[in-house]
Amino acid sequence: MSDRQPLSFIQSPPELGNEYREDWLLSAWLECALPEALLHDQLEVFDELGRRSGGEWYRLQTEDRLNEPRLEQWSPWGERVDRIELTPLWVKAKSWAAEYGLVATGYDDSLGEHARTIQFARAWLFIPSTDFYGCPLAMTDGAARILSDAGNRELAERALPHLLSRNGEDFWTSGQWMTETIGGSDVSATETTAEQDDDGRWRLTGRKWFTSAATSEMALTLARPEANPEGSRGLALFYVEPHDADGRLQNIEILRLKDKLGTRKLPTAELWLNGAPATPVAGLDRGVAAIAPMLNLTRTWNAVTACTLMRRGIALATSYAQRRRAFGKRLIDQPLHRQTLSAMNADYAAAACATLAMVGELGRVEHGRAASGPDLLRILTPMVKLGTARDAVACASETLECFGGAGYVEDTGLPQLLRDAQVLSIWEGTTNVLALDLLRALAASGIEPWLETMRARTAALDDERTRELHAIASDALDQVPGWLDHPADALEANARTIAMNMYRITALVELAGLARRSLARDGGEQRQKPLIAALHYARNRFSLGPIDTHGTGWSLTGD
Ligand code: MFK
Repeated sequence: MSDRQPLSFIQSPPELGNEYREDWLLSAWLECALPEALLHDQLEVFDELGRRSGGEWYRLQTEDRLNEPRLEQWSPWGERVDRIELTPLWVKAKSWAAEYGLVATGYDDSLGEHARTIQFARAWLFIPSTDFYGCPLAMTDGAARILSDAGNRELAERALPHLLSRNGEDFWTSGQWMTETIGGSDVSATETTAEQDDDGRWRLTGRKWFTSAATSEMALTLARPEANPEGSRGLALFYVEPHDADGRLQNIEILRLKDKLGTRKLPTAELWLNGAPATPVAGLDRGVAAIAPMLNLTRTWNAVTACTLMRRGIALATSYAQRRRAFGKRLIDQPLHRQTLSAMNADYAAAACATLAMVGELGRVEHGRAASGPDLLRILTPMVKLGTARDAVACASETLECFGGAGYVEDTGLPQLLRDAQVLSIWEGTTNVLALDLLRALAASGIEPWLETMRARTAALDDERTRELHAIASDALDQVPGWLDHPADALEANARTIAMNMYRITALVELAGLARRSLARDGGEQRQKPLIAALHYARNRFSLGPIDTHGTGWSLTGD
């Protein structure tokens, strides 16, 4: 018999509900963005995804917490096999992803310019309960885009039916093998070489240092054909099928799985290509430009993932606040804790609106219905990616704090949120690399496509209740041209501040726009939420960083 006293108190854990119905922001956006009949057609799927995301999938993810992918390099009899065993949830996630058309929906022409909004609304519900399976889907989406547009009929006919399949058995995912030891950000320094063998087959040799989702059935990668010059123009984009028909790796060794801070279910591998057979996708040069559509799409998925992790943290913290009592009251009834949750909600709403606006623009660009051609999207993509990534890390940190000590304890599953979120501001371009990419985009098209769009959307805030939002957004927009009027080195030193400021303005304007559209519709309390979130964001969360025109901060580092 134990002489311990029975415990008088056991805290009930947070619970999730139907993650579609409970996500007031996502449903408000979809109600305003999609034609009524189209939304009606999609509701059953959204509802089912919301139920599974907050129920069965979340439970499986929690049960799977300690599983990680394993690399088996040798058979018991000494044969080099290099097999990766995935976690049980990952095995199932592939079929779910295919069945819900998480890639295919984006290419469903019957949905017109709304295809991307519907695709990413589905992904929104899937991603946070499936252990970063969104990563291979992002790369698959990028590969599908490239192969749809590259004009390489043979490759398109071979791979696209698989990449766009809605059947788990046929569905392929694609890898994106870019990062090398010499260049993660500066990909132009890629060392992998491409040579033609006696049969005219291209073969790749080199080390790929970080290859996410290394179990994919195909990959797009960069290599330098023999005799090509240095730099990114001397690189070419290649298509690789890592396995032969018997499932054996074709002149590829998996050197190890990366021991990462987070995204640990994701089998990120270091590969040695030892004459791996490959096919050029689109000529034998300009590889970085050729792979850029994939980068832009994975950056879109990154932003969507950032929002969904914010939403997941808020859902868990809100549920906990409804159950947890301290100082005689539930946390949810305590003014300071309510304020904290409101700030998280406002940040989420703003990030989500910036992201969904970008997704809507992507759909318009792909269907030839964007007012400024591809220019606005080109500006939005790096900006929204970098801003949402940083907001997601902050929100994950705040989520853990909402749980006190429990948020710091592994078997609650909460620390994983913070570790996972941290990848979002690193992969697919760090904050600084993306800020420089934004400058590259602005240099090509000027600021007008973005500035004019933001001004027009601000001008449309003509409801009495959005007057304050109109004033704050207009004031911010008036400052923008001055930020760009600097010599190149000053501009570069301020690129991050400019990018974050532009992201914050985009988020405010898009959330305010949602508030106006929601108010214009009939309805009750739910319709007020975007306005409340927009006012909270504008008054308490919206701040613009100062542009350092004196160079005072540029020399505080060691040389
Ligand atoms: C769930 C979330 C999903 C996430 C899935 C992630 C899984 C995969 C994990 C990874 O693979 S992480 C590694 C990802 N790596 C990067 O994101 C690379 C980061 N570095 C950059 O983005 C650099 O800016 C870049 C490598 C593109 C710089 O390359 P360069 O060659 O030094 O730059 P340059 O000369 O300015 O650009 C070359 C060409 O590409 C130019 O076109 P032209 O040849 O026609 O002049 C550029 O305009 C074009 N370009 C570059 N970035 C572009 C682009 N075009 C369109 N969009 C862009 N973003």
